Amino acid sequence: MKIDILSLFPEFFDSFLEWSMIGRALKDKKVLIHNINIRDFSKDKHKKVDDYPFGGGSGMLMKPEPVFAAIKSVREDKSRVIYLSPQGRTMNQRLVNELASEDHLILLCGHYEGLDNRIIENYIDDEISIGDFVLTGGELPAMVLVDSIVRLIPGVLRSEESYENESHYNGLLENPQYTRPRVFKGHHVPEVLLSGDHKKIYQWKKKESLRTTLEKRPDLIKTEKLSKEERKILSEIQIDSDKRI
Ligand code: 4FM
Repeated sequence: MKIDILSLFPEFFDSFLEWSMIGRALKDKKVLIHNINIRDFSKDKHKKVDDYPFGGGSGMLMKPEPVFAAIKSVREDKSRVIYLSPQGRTMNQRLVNELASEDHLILLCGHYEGLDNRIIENYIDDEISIGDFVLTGGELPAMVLVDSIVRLIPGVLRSEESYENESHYNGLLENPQYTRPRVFKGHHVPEVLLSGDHKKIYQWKKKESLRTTLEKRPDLIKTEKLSKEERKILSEIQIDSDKRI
């Protein structure tokens, strides 16, 4: 996998790219990441990259020429060009999984009040948002995207850090977890986890995963996507909570 990041602030990524997991993946050549400064593609004698919007309005826009030239300098047939912006479709684990199987991503970080719309219409494959809030630039969102993708590349996570049980892998949240001590300030670890009964433990984890999702993120539960077993457990949870009222 190759990732080119186009930004007006390429230095922003320095410590992130050195940082443990991403740094290790880069060193092991599991992923190739290049930082490209859009300003280097300005033909202007003052290296200007922004301008006033036609029709008026507040703030400045990123000019199309340097952005186009920066994209052109890295674009190949198989590239997927992504613009990070609050107007994009919201990122989730499903999208991350999909992007992780691409050969080449080009991430364009927006700034000022936005980008000349002709770039978005004609040279961008996907407009992606990391959430419904506004940042000062697309650099942090690009890092969020890179981090979530790179950890899925085979060999980047240590073998014991599997993602089969983690939150969002199967569309549900992970069950609560506990480590030593067995009693912490009078609070006990659930007895079943100490029982050594693997079948009971499996069933407990399944039930608590569904319960956690129902309590914290009910919007994630799509009944039609649950297995027969999961639907049965879900109805047990609902009976349990009726009993408590
Ligand atoms: C803000 C880019 C305004 C362009 C930004 C404009 C963002 C987000 C974000 C900064 N990017 N998800 N949320 N970018 O706020 O991806 Cl016009």
